[in-house]
Amino acid sequence: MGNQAPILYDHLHSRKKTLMPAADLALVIGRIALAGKLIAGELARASIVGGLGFSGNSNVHGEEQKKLDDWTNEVFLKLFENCDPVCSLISEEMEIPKHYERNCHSRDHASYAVLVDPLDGSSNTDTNGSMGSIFSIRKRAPRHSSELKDLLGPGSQQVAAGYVLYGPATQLIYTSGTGVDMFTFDPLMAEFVLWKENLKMPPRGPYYSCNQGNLTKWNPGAQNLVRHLTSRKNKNTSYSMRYCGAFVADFHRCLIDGGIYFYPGEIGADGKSKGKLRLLYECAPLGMVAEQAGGRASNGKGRILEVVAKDIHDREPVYIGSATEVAMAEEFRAEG
Ligand code: AFP
Repeated sequence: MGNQAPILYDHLHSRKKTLMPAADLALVIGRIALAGKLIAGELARASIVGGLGFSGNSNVHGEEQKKLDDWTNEVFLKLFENCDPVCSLISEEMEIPKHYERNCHSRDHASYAVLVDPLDGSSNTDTNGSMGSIFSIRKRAPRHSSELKDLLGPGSQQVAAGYVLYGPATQLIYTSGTGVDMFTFDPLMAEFVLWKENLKMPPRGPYYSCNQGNLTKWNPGAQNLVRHLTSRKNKNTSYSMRYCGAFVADFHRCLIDGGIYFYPGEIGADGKSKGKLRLLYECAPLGMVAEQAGGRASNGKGRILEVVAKDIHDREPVYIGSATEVAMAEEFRAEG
């Protein structure tokens, strides 16, 4: 079998200087990896077991939920029931977080909260497009109550973050403050195997990803950014557009090939600009991965990892990817 790359479990246990103690990291990311395996298996067969389509329910954002939104959310709920020391689960699909009282050690040692988008890009379920599960891990404050104030702090307080990508291959990408590592699921071994360690995002890239159909809803700065990216004045303004409807997959392309994904704020009837993507379980976790890989993540005005949330389901405009393109986006945003 030749020299076998390490599997996730061994790699996690060997980690040093991470923001989470290696044993806790292995436990919690190990559970997320298990969720990833179960979800990948269900996505592969959903069409032949009636798993596609809408469930008839709506989530806290008023969005119609897919059956797989509910199913994947249940997977995370079940898997963290007996995962001491995780005492809180926050999910895009749940208005109220789940608190696992018995896993709560607010008096003696660390407890964690896991914040997830169980199935990012679920609009792709019925068209067999790429999707993902995005996760953020935060340490709960000592003596925290069931209130969530201690989880609304800036994304720089995350102790680990990442995602599982469901594409032709299933991959798990995470960071705990010491670089970004990537694993590929090997169906023969039923294990996530290390593929790339300490991954670096290219400082600039050839792609931009946005829902350009919303252009007229955006602030002038974002509109001018698109005009610049498509101006083809020279090789630095000759970008190709890629957009697959799943933030996690469009971000992954930036991580590997470079480029930028952005979802600007949309100007509402009240004249105010409002983002679509959720800060705590979409923007902040991918922001941590981007920065740990040498990229950047901004809300157009500054680091997304410095934004403090008012509510667990807050939304934020996001510009994320290679440092060159995100800096460019901020310049255009500063103009208006
Ligand atoms: P869902 O997870 O509800 O499909 O939302 C996907 C998402 O949050 C992000 O993954 C996509 O990039 C973006 O929204 C797609 O939004 P538009 O359909 O407005 O382009």
